Amino acid sequence: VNEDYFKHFFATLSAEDELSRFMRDMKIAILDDSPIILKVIHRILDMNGFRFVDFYIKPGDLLHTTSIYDLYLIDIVLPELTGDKVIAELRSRQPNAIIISMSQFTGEKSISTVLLAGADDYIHKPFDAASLLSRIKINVRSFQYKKRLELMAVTDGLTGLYNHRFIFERLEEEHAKVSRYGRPLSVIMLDIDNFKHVNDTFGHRTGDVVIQSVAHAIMANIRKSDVAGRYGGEEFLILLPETGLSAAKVVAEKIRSTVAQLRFETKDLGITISAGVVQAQKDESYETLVNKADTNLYNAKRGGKNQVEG
Ligand code: GH3
Ligand code: MG
Ligand code: MG
Ligand code: MG
Repeated sequence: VNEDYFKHFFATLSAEDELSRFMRDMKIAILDDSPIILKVIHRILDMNGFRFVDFYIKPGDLLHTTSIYDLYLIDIVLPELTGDKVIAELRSRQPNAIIISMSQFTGEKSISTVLLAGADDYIHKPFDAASLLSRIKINVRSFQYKKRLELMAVTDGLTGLYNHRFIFERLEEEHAKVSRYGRPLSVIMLDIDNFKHVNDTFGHRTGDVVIQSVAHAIMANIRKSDVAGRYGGEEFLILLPETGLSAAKVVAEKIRSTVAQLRFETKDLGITISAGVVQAQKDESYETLVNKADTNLYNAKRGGKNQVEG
C-alpha cells in the first residue's frame, strides 16, 4: 500500500511553483480585434512560459471553434458582437472557465456589464506585463481554491473515496437510469471483518491505516466508471453502472482476495472483508437496493466472514 497516495491527497496546490506550473499548462484564448494588442499579449505570455495560447480577431471564430480553453481574455469593444455577449455565451457553455475582460474604457457601465455577463475579472488597457500576469494569477489561484473546496465537499478525508453524501447523490442518479433506460446497475456493500478487534489489538492509528488500505484495494479493483464511497466507519458502498450481478460478484471477489493478501509493514494482520452484492431491479427504490445489499452482507458475516454473498 502506497501511503504517500493518502498523505498527498489533500496536499495544497497553493505552493507558488505548483501554481505557476498549473498556469503555464492552461489553454488560453485571447480575443481582440487589434492585431497590435494580440501581439503584445502574445509576447508577454510567451516570455513568461505560457505554452498553449491561441488568438482570435473575430468573435465568431472563437465561438465556433471546437477548442475549449481554461482561460479567456476577452476584449470588450469588438466588431460584430460586443464582449459581454461573447462572455455570456462562453459562460453558459463553460461555468468553470476563467474569463477576464479587457478594455480601455473604464466606465462603470462597461465594467459592470461584462462582470454581470459572466466575466470573473476586468483589466484596463493598456496594461503592462506585471499587471496582466498578476490578474491571471489571482484568478487562477481562486479558481484552484474553489476546485479544492469542491473536491473536499464530496471526499472522505481519511480514504480519498467519495463521502456518504456524494455516494448517495450518485446512487440516485445511477438508479434513475435503471428505471428510465433499463440499464443494469449493481452495488457492493462491504464491511471490514472483526474491526473492533483490530482497533483494540493494534490501536486506532493502525485501524485507520487498515481502512485506508481497504480503500486502496477497492480502487485497485474497480473501473473508472465505478463509484466507490466510504459509507460509514469501516463500511464501503461501490456502485457499478452497466454491470450485472455476476460481473459485480467477480469484482467483489477480487477486492476480497486483494484485502486478504494485504501486509502491514510486512506483517499479516489477518484483515478480511465481507461483501453483499445486489443488482438493481426496475420499480424498486434505491433504498431497497441498499437494504438488500446490507442483508446480503449480513448473510456473508453469518456464513463465516471473508466471503461474498449475492
Ligand atoms: P464484523 O466482523 O461483524 O463487521 O465486526 P466488527 O468488529 O467489524 O463490527 P462493526 O463493523 O460493527 O465495527 C465497526 C467498528 O469500527 C466500530 C468502530 O470502533 C470502528 N471504527 C469506525 N470508524 C472508524 C475509523 O474511522 N477509524 C478507526 N480506527 N476505527 C473506526
Ligand atoms: Mg477592441
Ligand atoms: Mg466490521
Ligand atoms: Mg461495520
